[in-house]
Amino acid sequence: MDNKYPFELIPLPYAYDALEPHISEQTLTFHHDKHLQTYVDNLNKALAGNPQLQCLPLEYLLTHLGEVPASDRTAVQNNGGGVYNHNFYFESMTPEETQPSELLTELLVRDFGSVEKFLEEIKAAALSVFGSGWAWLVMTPDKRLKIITTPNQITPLQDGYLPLLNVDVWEHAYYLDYQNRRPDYVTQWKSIINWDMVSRRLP
Ligand code: MN3
Repeated sequence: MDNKYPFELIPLPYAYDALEPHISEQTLTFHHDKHLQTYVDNLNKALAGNPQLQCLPLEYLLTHLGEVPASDRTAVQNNGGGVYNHNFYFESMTPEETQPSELLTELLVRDFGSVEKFLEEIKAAALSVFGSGWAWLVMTPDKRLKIITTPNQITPLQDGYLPLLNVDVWEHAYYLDYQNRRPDYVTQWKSIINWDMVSRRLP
C-alpha cells in the first residue's frame, strides 16, 4: 500500500456479496463505496494545498505527521488512517478457506498458546474497544506478536508496530447486519480471516 496523492479507491479484492452470510453485500457496499470513499476524498482535500507532501507514500505520512502543517495534521491523521486501516481490513478477509502458514502458526503458539487462544484474545480485545476503533495483531520491534487496540483511525504504524491483521469495530462495520451485537460480528469475522494475507505480512 505505497500509494500516493491523488489517492484512489482501491477495489475490493472480492465481490460485494462474497462474504455473505458473515458480512452482507449491503454492509460491504456502504462500507467500501461510501465510508472508505469519503476518507479517500478527504485525504486528497487535505493534501491538495500541500504539494510538498504529494509525493509521499501513505505510510510515510502517517509516521511523520510532524511534517504536515498543523492546520492539516488532524485531517491527514484521521483520513489517512481511515484509508490505511480500511484497505488493510478489506484485504484481510476472504471467502476462501485459508490457514495460517507454518511460521505464523509457530509464532501464534509461542506468543498466545494456540491459534484458538489467539482468536479468543483478539475477540476480547475487539469487544473491549469503547466507542469506535480497531483491534489488531501486530509484530513488535523485538519480533513478538501482540494484540493491541487503536481508537478512531489511529494506526499501529505510529507506535512502531508492524500490522498483521485488523478488525474494524466501528458500528458502521456491523450495524446493518448485527445491530448492537458486536460479539456476533467478531465471531463471524474470525471465520473469514485471510490467513494467507496475514502470513505474507510476516517479515
Ligand atoms: Mn470502517
